[in-house]
Amino acid sequence: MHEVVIAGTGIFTPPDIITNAELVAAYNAYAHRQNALHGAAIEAGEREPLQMSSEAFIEKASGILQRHVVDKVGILDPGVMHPVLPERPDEELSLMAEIALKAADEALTASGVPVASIDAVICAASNHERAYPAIAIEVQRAIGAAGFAFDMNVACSSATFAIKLAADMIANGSARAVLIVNPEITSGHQEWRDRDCHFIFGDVCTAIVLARGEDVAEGQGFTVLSTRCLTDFSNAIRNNNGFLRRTREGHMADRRDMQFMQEGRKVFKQVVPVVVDLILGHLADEGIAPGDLSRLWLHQANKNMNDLIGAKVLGREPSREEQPNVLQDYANTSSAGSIIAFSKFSDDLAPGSTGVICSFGAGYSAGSVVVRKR
Ligand code: CO8
Repeated sequence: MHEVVIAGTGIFTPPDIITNAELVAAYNAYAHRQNALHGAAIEAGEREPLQMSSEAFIEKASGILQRHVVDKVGILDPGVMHPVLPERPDEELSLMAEIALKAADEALTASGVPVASIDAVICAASNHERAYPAIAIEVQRAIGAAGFAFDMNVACSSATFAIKLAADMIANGSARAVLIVNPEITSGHQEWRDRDCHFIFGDVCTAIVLARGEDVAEGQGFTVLSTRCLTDFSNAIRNNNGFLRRTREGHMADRRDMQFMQEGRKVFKQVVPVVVDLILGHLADEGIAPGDLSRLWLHQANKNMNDLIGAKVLGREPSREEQPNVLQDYANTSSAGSIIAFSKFSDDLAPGSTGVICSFGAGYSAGSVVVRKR
């Protein structure tokens, strides 16, 4: 078996930023318009008025202060309330591939791994721009890699599940190096017209290069000690949009369930114990005491959730350095969140330090990757 190393990572951050203040102003303008439009029905008690959103609620409930998006103009227009992106001809690079290449460039440079050694490209994200051909194959061609490529989707756990696949392939010799990209254009399937969730998501792309230990410079990167994945079916986070939509009467209409839906409080309560058990069980099987962990790079959905998971795993409140959050700047970027945290907050660790990258989300799904600084 080969040693598997995370040799480099990259992040592409879209330049557009939406602050909570801008988001709330746009949503409230939309809600006022809707309430005026349906004034008679509301007056007659046939329809509930839309409630206003608030910055104070968003910050307290989630810890999110702003998010990056690929297009803020459409999202903030109360008459539109979604990103507006020009359609591209088939000959042009798709948007997901375009942002994937930007993150991939950074990860490949950081890794020092030549493209000639990349035997597989995985595009792991919570939604894909089209059904086929795979975005990963487009990226594979654009970087000039041989081998094979495929798309996969395990919602917020897409990146950790992809690391598991890549690590297994490299360990058993079926690939020398693997490029993973996580282009998360969550703004395209976020429901910006629902105050319960309009603040949750942001766009980004992360990339990860994994390679054999012997092909990575000594002292560079993190050895993947072990990976663990878990799934347990739940309807509490759901998006019903799919290829059978047009086959069903009335399903092409503007329907709320064709965007992101969740029972947030239920998710919070049910997922926290699952994640704590996953991490503690994984560490126990590896013979690692939680107290020996130098860092937890958790999925970035909610600050309160992360505080609770960190405290239960470590048996005490983690410091900000031990458990870095990026959600205040990026919001929930689905599968990319824990990878942004890992990418930005891992260089300072001393050789031999151990940490856990952990994701969790729709499915339910959760993934845990135990790594050690080389
Ligand atoms: N402004 C003001 N008030 C609000 C707002 C708002 N924007 N939103 C809700 N409220 C109100 C509610 O109506 C409620 O009022 P009342 O008490 O009168 O009923 C009150 O505030 C409390 O609401 P909640 O109970 O919903 O508030 P919570 O404290 O539970 O916080 C959270 C809501 C932040 C959503 C929280 O429950 C949470 O973070 N839960 C975990 C969610 C999570 O981690 N989900 C994972 C989803 S990500 C994933 O799996 C990837 C999916 C694929 C990507 C999709 C991309 C689009």
